[in-house]
Amino acid sequence: EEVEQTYIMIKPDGVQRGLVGEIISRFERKGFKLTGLKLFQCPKELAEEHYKDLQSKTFFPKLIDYITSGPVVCMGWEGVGVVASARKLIGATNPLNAEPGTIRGDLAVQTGRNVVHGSDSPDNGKREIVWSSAFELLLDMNETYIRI
Ligand code: YYY
Ligand code: MG
Repeated sequence: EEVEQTYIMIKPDGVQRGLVGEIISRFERKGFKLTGLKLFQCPKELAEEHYKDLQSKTFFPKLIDYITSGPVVCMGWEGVGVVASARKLIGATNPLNAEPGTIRGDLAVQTGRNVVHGSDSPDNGKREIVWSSAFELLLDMNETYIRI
């Protein structure tokens, strides 16, 4: 088991519904370490970069409209096995299939309004932390912030 970094993003519906504290609490209570956090209005180009693997999907334009529709909370979380563990805490993509006790299982109904994103691999964790920080903050491997 390795120490990993994952990118967790509270989507615009999560922010608008006042679920920021609730979602952050779940990762804190689990025992992971918060390494970065900001409220951010995601520009279209960065949303498209974030979801580039889904470019060919029919829902892609709606997904980009949704992610850019209001502020998101961008976070870096660190810990042993955090990438897979965070995905378990978040639950299935379709909230109707997400187990009770997971974030989506407890707090969401629609796939297109599923309140939170979590990286699906350690490599994507690193990539997504970099894009989300690109305009303001760079998280370096010594866990300090450098303003750029
Ligand atoms: O990683 P995760 O968020 O659980 O699902 P992905 O398959 O990566 O899809 C990203 C995002 O796209 C999903 O959270 C909602 C949206 N989406 C959708 O609107 N409709 C689908 N049929 C599948 C995904
Ligand atoms: Mg995904």
